[in-house]
Amino acid sequence: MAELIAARSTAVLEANWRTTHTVPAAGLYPHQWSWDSSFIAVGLSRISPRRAGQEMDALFAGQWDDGRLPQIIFDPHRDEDYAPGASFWQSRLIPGSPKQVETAGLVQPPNHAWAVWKIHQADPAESRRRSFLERNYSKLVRWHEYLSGRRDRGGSGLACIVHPWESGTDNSPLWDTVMKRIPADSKTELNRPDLQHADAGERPSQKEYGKYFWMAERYRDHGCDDADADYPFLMEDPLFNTLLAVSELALADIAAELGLPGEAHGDRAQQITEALEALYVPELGCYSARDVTDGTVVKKATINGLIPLLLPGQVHTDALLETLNGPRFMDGRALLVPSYDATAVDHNPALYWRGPAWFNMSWMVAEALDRLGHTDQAAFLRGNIGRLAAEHNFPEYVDPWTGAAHGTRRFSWTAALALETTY
Ligand code: 9WN
Repeated sequence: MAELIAARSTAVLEANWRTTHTVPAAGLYPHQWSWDSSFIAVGLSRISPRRAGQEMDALFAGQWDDGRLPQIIFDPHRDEDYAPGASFWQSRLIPGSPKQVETAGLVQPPNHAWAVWKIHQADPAESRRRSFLERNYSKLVRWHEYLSGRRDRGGSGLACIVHPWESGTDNSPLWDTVMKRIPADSKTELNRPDLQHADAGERPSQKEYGKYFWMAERYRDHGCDDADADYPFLMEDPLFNTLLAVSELALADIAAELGLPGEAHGDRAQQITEALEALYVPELGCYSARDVTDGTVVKKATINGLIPLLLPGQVHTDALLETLNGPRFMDGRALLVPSYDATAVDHNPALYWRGPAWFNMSWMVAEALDRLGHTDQAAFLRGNIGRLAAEHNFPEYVDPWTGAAHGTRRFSWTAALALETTY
């Protein structure tokens, strides 16, 4: 079974490779996406550390002067095939943007230092031969400085996201309340090439897209400078900030390997972990998101709120595990972790980030369970990741209860993480 999964995963990754990087999916997502590339590179590192390094290099080529790693690096030949694309962002006109490539102005969750450290660990000799860590350390430091500096819009020590796309969990119920106050009348005409590749019932709605475009326009027209005082979407997300803390810990490991002082990274991870406490909701037994514009914490249980299980020294481990295994999530019958509370009336196991199980999330939960010594449950999730991925042609997401496939197929991070589970 493991050989079959590895062979099929490798074929998907090979087919989705485009000279310098891997596209998330050939039709639906024809450019390079930021956090996808980290997951993809972790999988690639098992079969080709060199290619994993190229994947990260291509991503860092899109870094802005302020340190941000953009959500998307556009393939100039595919502008018609995804919206909003390079012609919407016109990034070269924005001060501080890279001039060799065109990118989005937004970002995605910071799993990059974590990935870089994992890629190094997969083959330290190869990594040293190519100075992989030396090459990337200062870029990662600048990326984190951007998030901890300009993005700490609430002054709480947590980084804010400024758009649902930045969460990686685009139409998560966590954003519903704030989305109500976002206008839907963007100046740009709504263009939905995504609907040529995916069922409309499995994608965000037209109304949500109007709001997504409105926010992207406003952020772009303010020069992507994070200084727009009345900007309406400023959210502290537990998933995003957990990955920042986990990546700070990876930077501490990278610094140690390079013989550099790394205590500041450990301190920073600790500060983020402590600041996250303000996002813990005892009655749900998990973390949630905070709206920085009015200080309210959203009362919804989503997969984002379980990812802090990855934090060492997590004080709510028992409660988080109880929530994971209780009726809101696994309920003794799920094959992979649902993205949204199964007891919620609007849980929909086929709709994007509003119920289905995503492979990257279950993979991160399995990582946390392994670290906590719950190796049987980790093995259960890892086994289902490999099996469901290979059985259903590497779907973007699945029904957590039946395993039925949804979204696009031959999705790269599904393939990469299925490959990773075979090692
Ligand atoms: C917007 C590429 C990306 C993932 C996100 C996922 C989806 C894009 C979209 O696809 O978002 O970035 O068009 O819906 O939600 O996590 O990075 O795979």
